[in-house]
Amino acid sequence: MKIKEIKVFVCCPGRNFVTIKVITEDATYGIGDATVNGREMAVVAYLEEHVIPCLIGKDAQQIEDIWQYLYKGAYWQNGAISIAAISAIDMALWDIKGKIAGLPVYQLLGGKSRKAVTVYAHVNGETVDDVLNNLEVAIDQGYKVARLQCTIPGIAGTYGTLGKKKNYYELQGDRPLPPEHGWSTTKYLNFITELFKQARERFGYDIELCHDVHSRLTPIEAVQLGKMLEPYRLKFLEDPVTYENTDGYQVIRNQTAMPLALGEKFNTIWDAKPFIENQTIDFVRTAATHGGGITALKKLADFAALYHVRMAPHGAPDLSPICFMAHMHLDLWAPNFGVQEFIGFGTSTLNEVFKYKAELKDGSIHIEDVPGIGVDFDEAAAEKYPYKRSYLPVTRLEDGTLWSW
Ligand code: GCO
Ligand code: MG
Repeated sequence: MKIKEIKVFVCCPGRNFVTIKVITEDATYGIGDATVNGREMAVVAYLEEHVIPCLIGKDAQQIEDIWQYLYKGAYWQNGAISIAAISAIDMALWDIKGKIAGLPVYQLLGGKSRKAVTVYAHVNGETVDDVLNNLEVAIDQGYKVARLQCTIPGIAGTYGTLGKKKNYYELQGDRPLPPEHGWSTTKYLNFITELFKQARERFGYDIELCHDVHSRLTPIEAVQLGKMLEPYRLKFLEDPVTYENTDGYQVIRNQTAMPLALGEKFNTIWDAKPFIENQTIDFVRTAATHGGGITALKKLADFAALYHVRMAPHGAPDLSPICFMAHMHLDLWAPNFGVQEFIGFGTSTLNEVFKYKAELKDGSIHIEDVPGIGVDFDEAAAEKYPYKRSYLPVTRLEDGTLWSW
């Protein structure tokens, strides 16, 4: 079944998404997510100039060979931009294969290992009370796992907690240049334990809790934080430290029993390998869009399983519903699935462009059995929401030093 055409779309139904559609000679099509937040147009150029011309006429059924062709064949194997392009093609080809077979993708992977996908809710606020009131709402809605983030007193623009409260998170369309956020590790470490202490006092230990540090600590500071939070038994502490220096995680691991999650920025299994085989993390957070698609995540899951590392795929709003649904299939299948990040089903604008059927019940997501990945992309609706240049924030310490974000 030959590939006849591959279309690329960039739209902004609330935030920017890069979507591809692979169409075969018999008019079967598959869709994929190629969004790299804040660098969208680089992926578009990479796809249009360097990927798509090579794929016309190739057999859409040869997913593995196409993956290897785009990865090894490019010579410049990895990097966020090229991997997002490969990931999107890969998702689209799995979508096509599912449609040809008349099966949902999880069946092609090996079938379901569980009834539904447990998700963690984003629970945020500008004060401890604010966060805890929101946690109460999440618990009432049936969530079993929640990620708590709170504005740090005295720091302007703490990640994930500010902005118009209804859209607290990465509001797009009004950021034509990167906004600057502040950071103070002292203020953070002086404050953050209180959030989890009060959460446990008010809600007990049945609700599982996570926290994202967004790579802002050094390893030894992460040890301090891990020890301070140990009594509150988190499911995981995410990204305490940037991942470039793998030895940093050994420092953390050796000194605290805090479970660790890492990997939303991993592009390949090779990025994950040292953390997994040294058993310095407990959850790997790689996304289908940023880690090589379904083909690569299946390999990653199997490799991680050997070391008791579980899958907890990235589920931020900059991953489109196509990536979200690709994760649903992987999460249903993976024997070592842990938990899925979930930010809700999105706005009516988003759902006008991306159509899929999934339902949240008792803190887990159930999907409908339809062939392929189970998402459709409305080209006409997408045209109503053109791309808007938009950046992620940058972070500076109080003295102006640029810091990890
Ligand atoms: C998360 C992530 C996101 C990222 C964002 C970058 O855990 O959900 O850290 O908030 O910052 O996806 O584009
Ligand atoms: Mg994160």
